[in-house]
Amino acid sequence: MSEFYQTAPALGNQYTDDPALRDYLAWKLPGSVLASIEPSLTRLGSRVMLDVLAAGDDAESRPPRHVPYDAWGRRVDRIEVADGWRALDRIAAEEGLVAIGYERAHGAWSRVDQFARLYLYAPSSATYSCPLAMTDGAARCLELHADPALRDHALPHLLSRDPSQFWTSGQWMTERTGGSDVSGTSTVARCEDGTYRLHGTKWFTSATTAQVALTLARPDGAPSGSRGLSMFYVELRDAAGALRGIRVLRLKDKLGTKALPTAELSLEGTPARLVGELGRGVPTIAAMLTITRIHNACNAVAGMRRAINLARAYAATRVAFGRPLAEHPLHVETLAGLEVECQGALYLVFALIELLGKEECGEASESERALLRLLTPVAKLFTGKQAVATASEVIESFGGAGYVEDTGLPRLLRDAQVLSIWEGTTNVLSLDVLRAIDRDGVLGPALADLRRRVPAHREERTQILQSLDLIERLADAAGDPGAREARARALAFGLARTAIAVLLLEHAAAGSTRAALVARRWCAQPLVVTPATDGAALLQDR
Ligand code: MFK
Repeated sequence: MSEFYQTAPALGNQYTDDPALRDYLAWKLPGSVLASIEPSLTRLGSRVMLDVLAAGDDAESRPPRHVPYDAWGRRVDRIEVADGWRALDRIAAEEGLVAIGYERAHGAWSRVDQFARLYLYAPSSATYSCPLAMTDGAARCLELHADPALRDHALPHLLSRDPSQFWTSGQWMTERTGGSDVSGTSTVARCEDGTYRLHGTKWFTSATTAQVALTLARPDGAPSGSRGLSMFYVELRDAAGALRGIRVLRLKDKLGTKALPTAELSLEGTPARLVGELGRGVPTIAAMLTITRIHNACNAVAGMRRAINLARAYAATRVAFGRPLAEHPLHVETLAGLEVECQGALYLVFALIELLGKEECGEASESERALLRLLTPVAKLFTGKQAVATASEVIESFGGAGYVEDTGLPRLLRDAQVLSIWEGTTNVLSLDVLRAIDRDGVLGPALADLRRRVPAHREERTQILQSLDLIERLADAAGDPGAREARARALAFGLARTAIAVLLLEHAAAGSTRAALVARRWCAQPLVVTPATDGAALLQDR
């Protein structure tokens, strides 16, 4: 009888064991900023494998439960969550995971500081990263668009480091008619006694335990379509903790993100405050979407990093055919491919975060603002797909163990799958790239910036410049708009791969041997791939 038992993969400090992140931060951050934040990153890198991970595991093992009625038949609509879920909220506040971005202790670099911490926290957090993303998005949206009274009332809570004062925010956009196309939003806002009250149904409301939410509704008399929508701020509960004109219809039974309460809500006279101009709901809430999309991309890379760390730890101890997996050339090659994808994504996402910090501090140039607008949907859509592919490959690298629930590995794939869906699907974001090019005119300044940054004297230079030319041709609005739209994914993916190549080469030129190695491999594949045939013709067979 076999006495063999496989040792589980064990992970160490998630900051000190991440040379790619450390190299990147050492390259970008001024020495004084790095010296100031590194002790916290090292401490957090350890903490996320201790109490954060324990809280996340507890939250996963005891998913939220909707309790519609109390023992005496009163409608209460309580959502019961695990202690771990509450602990994740407390830790997030204590660690300043939203606050740091707004305290701006390191000026424009504060966003890099904040997101480096979120990157460490997210993979242990049972998707508590989602409420934090929306809280950050709401904070930015209110900072930009709320009247002073609302700003002074809400922002101190959203940005608090005191767990007893900290509030999280939801973002309610999706209705039964759609989450991508919100023009059919049927929630109405009626002005009753000087207060707006919302009536309608929200079909996907994540983090329903949040204290506040930003949502879209159509004021009475407003026109149909998205231009009739306005944005509203809602506080979910009264001082006694009762929901204010909100009924929880049910919790969603989702593929993953099981610890995260996502509900269908009926709004039945919910008091709300208008934020921004009437009829400008979509552009107003876009400020929130920009932030949540950047979070999404950061969480995608963080999830890839954690999954690869698990695969590498397993490869070091798992023996097959007489030697550890880590000594099998084909296995090593497979893991190296995952590393290259993950490290490339890290560059794109942190470059975007740097741009966000600059823009918020008024330090971004015209071309940097253009890059921020263009690369936000690009990074979100690209990393969402990468995260799913990486999780799948990592699961496979564990063989049968990867397919078994109690290893915790299948969750990697289930949780990754949402990243390409919420906050805009791959196609909706590809179309947002076209919107950014057509309405905001960002392509010219963005491409000029990228071209200028391609280092001279590198063998990959010609390939990158040719890829940028091809991107320009794909984006060209002359010709058939349908054909251009059909190529929008190719354009977005090409932009992602080419921007990453530029960033890696820049770091290589600054002396990083790691970046040079990754860049060589990154550029060994075409950076822009255009569809070879007309897809519509292909589908005309029935
Ligand atoms: C772990 C991470 C967790 C993350 C949080 C999870 C939260 C989960 C909850 C959800 O998933 S909520 C559902 C998410 N839904 C979306 O993300 C919406 C997806 N759909 C889109 O993004 C559509 O493109 C959009 C609704 C914006 C289309 O709306 P319209 O009104 O048909 O677009 P239109 O007419 O092109 O633009 C209207 C205005 O908005 C224009 O401004 P102007 O009126 O001034 O010209 C646009 O320029 C502006 N706009 C649109 N998208 C923008 C933008 N501005 C800046 N950035 C953008 N991305």
